[in-house]
Amino acid sequence: MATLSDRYADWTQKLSRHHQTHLLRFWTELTDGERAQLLDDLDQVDFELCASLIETHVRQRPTVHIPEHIEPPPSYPAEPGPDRADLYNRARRTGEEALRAGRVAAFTVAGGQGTRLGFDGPKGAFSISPVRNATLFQLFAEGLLGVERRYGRRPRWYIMTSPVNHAQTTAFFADHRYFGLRADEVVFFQQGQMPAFLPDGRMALAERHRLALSPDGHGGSLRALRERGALDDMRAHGIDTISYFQVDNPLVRTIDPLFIGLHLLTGSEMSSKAVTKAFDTEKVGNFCLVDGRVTVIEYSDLPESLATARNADGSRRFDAGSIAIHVLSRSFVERLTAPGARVQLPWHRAEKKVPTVDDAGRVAEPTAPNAVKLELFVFDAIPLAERPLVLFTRREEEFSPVKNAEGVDSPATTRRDLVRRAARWLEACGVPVPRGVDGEPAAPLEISPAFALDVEDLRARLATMPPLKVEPGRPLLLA
Ligand code: UD2
Repeated sequence: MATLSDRYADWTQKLSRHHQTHLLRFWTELTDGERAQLLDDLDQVDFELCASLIETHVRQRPTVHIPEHIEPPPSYPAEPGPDRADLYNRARRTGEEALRAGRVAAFTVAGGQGTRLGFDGPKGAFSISPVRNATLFQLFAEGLLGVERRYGRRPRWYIMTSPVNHAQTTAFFADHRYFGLRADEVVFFQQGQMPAFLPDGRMALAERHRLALSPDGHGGSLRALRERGALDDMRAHGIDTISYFQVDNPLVRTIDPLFIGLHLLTGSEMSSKAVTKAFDTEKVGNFCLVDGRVTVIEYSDLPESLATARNADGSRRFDAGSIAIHVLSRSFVERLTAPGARVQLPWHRAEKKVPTVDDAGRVAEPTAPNAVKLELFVFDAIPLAERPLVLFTRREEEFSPVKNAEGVDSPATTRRDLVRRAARWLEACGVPVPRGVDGEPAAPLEISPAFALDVEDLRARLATMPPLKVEPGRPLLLA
């Protein structure tokens, strides 16, 4: 093993080549432990890659090329018309068979920092359910237990963390006995990191002995799946289909047989769920067809003329919002990440507030964005996929993320939407739900995904129980 002074000598040369010698400016004041830590941080950085990104993305804003011809993409509706009823039935059966055969795994990206929510811990450890206050992670685990109850096979679960929250996340699962799953069925792996840059192209120091590193975006999940051995693990377990979702949306169907089946039957390499946008400029990615390829254009990049465009019948022309629920074929991720594959997702630039040390070694908390962060987005893989598919789903059934502490997409709106969905399911099964003058259910209601995965499932479960009565103000839990 190289000694500290050998490593230091190597790094002095390398950093000098890359005009980043300022990173070692506190060296003489550091303890040996701190020195090792700093060099470990440097080891994580791909300096060749950063050198070109500094030119193209840091010193200047990359020009976002918006092509001239953008069309709405082909898509599958949430409810099939008569022309597609047979396809949807076959797809559901195909998906169920894949589940029974153990070919499908769940994959949660949970490496983000969750800064907007202001919660001190991994976001998945945030308590959200309306009656039990169960955490996001618990609800996802119960979704997998529900799949096992219904299809006889428990899917493996891959969870991508980042150095920011890995230890806390794994400890949280251990403390909660993996929420009824077996420890060896839950595979945690860490995503890569990128340094934050000062506008002049220098990398920022978070402390005298720490680089300001942050997760490289959910698009980093593809490379991390390969490099951290998750693809090998999937292959070894006969898994060829990956059900991808974000950690912030407790309404998600962790694994949806219809979606999986459509993906498999159509030979899609990467499939996506969409919801009808709530309003023209909603902050979700927009599914578009660009030069014949399905592409997601972020809300901030979609020209206003397109965001507000209307069809002849007055409906919104670009109406498919991305909710970050995908199915990926394992072979697709293998193809994109194969050594020498030469596929690089585009880097996205964001100006952020990053605490950095000043020349005196003091950490300064900026009051305005002072640094550039670069991230990869997983949906940028869609145009690289063969036969990508977009399936609409109903927002009220499947999408209500927790993002902000208050207001839109906050714990209050997510809980409200969980209660509303439980009420709709109960009513669809013939159970009356008392409602207040505002029309909202008059009691907190919670249906664990382990108890029922959808209305049909709930109907079958309720048929085996004494009749249920929902009383105003009295919490109801089905778990
Ligand atoms: C994302 C989408 C948006 C829409 C919305 C739905 C982008 C840029 N936008 O918005 O189009 O689909 O979600 O809710 O993605 N994560 C990691 N590692 C990282 C960064 C993020 O695992 O380095 C995870 C994070 O833990 C979370 C998810 O990715 O589960 C979304 O991250 P976000 O909160 O940054 O995405 P957001 O709300 O900007």
